[in-house]
Amino acid sequence: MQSIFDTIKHCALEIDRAIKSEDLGYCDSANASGDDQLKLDIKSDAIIEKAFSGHPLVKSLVSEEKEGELVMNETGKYTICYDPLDGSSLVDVNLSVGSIFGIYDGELKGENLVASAYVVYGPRIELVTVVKGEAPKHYRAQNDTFLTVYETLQLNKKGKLNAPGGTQQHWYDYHKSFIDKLFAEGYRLRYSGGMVPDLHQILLKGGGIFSYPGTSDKPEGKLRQLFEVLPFALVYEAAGGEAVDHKGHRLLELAPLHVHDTTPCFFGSRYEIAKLKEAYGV
Ligand code: P6P
Repeated sequence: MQSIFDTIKHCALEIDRAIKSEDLGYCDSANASGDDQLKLDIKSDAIIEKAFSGHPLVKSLVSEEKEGELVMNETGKYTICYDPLDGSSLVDVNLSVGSIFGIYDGELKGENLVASAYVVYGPRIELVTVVKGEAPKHYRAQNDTFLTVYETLQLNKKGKLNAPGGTQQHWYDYHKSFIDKLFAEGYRLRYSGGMVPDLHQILLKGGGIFSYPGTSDKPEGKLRQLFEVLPFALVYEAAGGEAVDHKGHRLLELAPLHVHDTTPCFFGSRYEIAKLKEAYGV
């Protein structure tokens, strides 16, 4: 898996250079989920596709920016599902964004996710990698070299941060009550609109909860299973936290019918996830 993580490090440095130098404008196209595409989305996607083409272990790629699966090497073992530049619309207001990678062995479903990684493009480039069954590892780039920050990352049983996603006017009453109760307990609001820095912050600051629920206008939520939700679920569970859907099921038990399927998702410390299950009656 290290050669795949090393390729991700190469992509991260190239994408960071693109963020800092390329045109921030929109293309006249939309991705498979109907999101407007920035030139940076297309550029980041091309960087990753080029970097993995010819990699002996990689059979195919699935990108948030493209409809289907790109098969590159029939003898390869893994399929990499990725969001090349998540939250890219935040670049033009100078907020942190990220890339997310899920490495699957076989059918594209949670139980076949064997590793994941994400990159945060902020004041510094940071990388977190995890192999199934191992603790997540945290790196920070200095002069194009990724140095280990923490050998392992661990969430406290209870945290202090609350990152409530989704359009509040479309929240279900029981979800609003759950969020309000956390704030009444003194949780601090930490939500930027970028899932990568928002989840990274909770992981590094000891815990709390990130939620992107189903809503009356989007009952299946917004975040995509294969290349946004499941990779973070592997990281959070490996860090001693939990990652569940609105039924209280582990996100890593999901098996999407389509590569762009979404799901309501909740990532956090054990205390907050227990409170969520209570609020949802699951
Ligand atoms: P909202 C960014 O577009 C994204 O996919 C995630 O990074 C983020 O958590 C979410 O959407 C934000 O969505 O509805 O709160 O703007």
